[in-house]
Amino acid sequence: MGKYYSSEKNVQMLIALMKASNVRKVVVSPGATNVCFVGSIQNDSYFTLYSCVDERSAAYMACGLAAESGEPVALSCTGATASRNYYPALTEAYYRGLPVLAITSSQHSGRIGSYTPQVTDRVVLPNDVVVCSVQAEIPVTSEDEWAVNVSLNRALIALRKNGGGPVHINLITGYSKDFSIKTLPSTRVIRHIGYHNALPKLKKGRVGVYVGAHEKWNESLTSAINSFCKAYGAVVLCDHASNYKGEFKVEPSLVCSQTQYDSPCRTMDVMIYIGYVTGAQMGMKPNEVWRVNPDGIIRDHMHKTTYVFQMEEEDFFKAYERMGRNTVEEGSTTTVMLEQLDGIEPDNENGLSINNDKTPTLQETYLEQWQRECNHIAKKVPELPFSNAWLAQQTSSKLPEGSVLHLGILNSLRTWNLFEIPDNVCSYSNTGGFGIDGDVSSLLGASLAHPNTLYFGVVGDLAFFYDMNVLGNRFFGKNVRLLLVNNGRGTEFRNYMHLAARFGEDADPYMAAAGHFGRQSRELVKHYAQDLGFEYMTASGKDEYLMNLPRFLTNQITDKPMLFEVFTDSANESQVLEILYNLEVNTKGAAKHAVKRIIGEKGVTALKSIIKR
Ligand SMILES: Cc1ncc(C[n+]2csc(CCOP(=O)(O)OP(=O)(O)O)c2C)c(N)n1
Ligand SMILES: [Mg+2]
Repeated sequence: MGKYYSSEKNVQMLIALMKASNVRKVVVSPGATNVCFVGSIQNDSYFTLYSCVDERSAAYMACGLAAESGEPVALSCTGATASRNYYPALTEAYYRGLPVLAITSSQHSGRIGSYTPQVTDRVVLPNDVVVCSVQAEIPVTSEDEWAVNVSLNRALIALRKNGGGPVHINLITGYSKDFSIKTLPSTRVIRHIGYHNALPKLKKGRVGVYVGAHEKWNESLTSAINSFCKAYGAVVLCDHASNYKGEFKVEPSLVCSQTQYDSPCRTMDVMIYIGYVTGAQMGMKPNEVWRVNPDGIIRDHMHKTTYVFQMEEEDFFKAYERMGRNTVEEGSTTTVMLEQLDGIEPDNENGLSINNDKTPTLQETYLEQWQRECNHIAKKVPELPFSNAWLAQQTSSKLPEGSVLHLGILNSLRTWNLFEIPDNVCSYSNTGGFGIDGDVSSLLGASLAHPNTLYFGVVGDLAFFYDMNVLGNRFFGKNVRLLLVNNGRGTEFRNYMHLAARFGEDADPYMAAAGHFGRQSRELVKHYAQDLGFEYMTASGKDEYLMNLPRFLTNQITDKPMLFEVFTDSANESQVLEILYNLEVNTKGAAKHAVKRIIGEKGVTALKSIIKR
């Protein structure tokens, strides 16, 4: 029998990450549940092991050793009551900021509460024993593996972050008897960078700053990011809720929504992610993601995070701009792009030769590439059938200067993101929780902050009726204008690309919740709104809409808030999206689309993992 690492993947990943994080001292207490872990480290010369039967004492030993050596010290114990005895010393470590890593081994979490011998619940801990506690299951799927990787990275970072402190990892075991693994897997290390750490070098290459939902920008942040973009040839990738208005802005929603066109611009070396949850799924393909946020927390929805910078955005961009000025020589933006283009074959596949507007040149910057793509595809948008998208097409660019736009979840946000809004209009959406329950209330709340600014909202009927009581709130001001797109259901679930769309009309009764709220009654909202003191307008077709639009968009604050109810048809809504998502085709995009249609998303994921192997 080999005496190498356990075949349990979570054990291997933990050991690899402990090594990457310089955690080498481990105080071990005896037991069966931690055999896979202990058996794996005791023959690895990187680790120094100490033994102590009494877990209470072991944990105090770790405190003393951590304080004296200045290094993190790990603990390992088995099931039963073993881990309970860590509490006194972990409490001590908590109030002294000592980096003690308590690794408590445990059986399958599903056995908790079933009288399975030796299984205790370690999911909830007292507030003041650790600064971070994670469960590390044995991964089965690649998503499990990603989740374990993120949890372990979070735990190891927490040992030193914000002054450091004790951390808990509950390591699940299946008692594998296989200790034959000679090499640890390469598991991603996520580094935490605070103000006191040296900044890693940002190599030359394609750099995109992706801005999730973001509060209004001040001038100094905009100028810091602009200087950064100049130094690195970077672009700022936005949707409406990003609110960046500078010269490096790219709004790629339309390009990235193309189902048969795989834009080569989406590939980049480093994506710097700032802001909060994005409502735009753009399918970017970064090699690495660097997250910058004062919270310093790993938020890894793209599965590519390699660094988390716990700092203000402005400090990050200023620091890197200074580094870039020193290391990126004059004209290097061109050099970077030349390197990029060198690797691209001159055919339709890469999307470079499909452009009729402007022939791509080798000097083209990343920003110019994006702009060419965006302009090219935007020009292909035809006059659309009457729908939410048509409303956006007719309205978004005409929003009055300095006004604010609130977009409902999900369909309205997604649709309006396909059309540009003026640079002096800020936009928000409830992408924190993606609820349809408070779109109108949030709009009202926002409008209270600046009574002399116009606040526009676009919401669907389900979102409207959910939150309709707020229209009666006596604080509702005349600076609010609501566009209600009433299609009689959650048309989201009737859109052709939605999972529910395969049910056709059968999606209506329960998934799309059709048939409620007066079934697109022409009177219901009208009376309600008028009785509450709103100016009410309505349209069921293009001419009617365009006739009312100037009034709805008047840049004067009128004597009443406005409600513009537009009745659209669910079939049109879907058809329009199909048009908008199929404006452009390239070989790679069409092939991917065809494969997806035949084998489905699941099949594509399975295929990718086979190809990777
Ligand atoms: C509180 C809450 N419940 C359920 C959902 C799921 N959901 C997402 S979009 C949507 C339909 C919204 O319909 P509507 O407001 O009419 O917009 P449409 O899709 O028709 O444009 C629902 C129910 C949610 N996001 N929030
Ligand atoms: Mg609706």
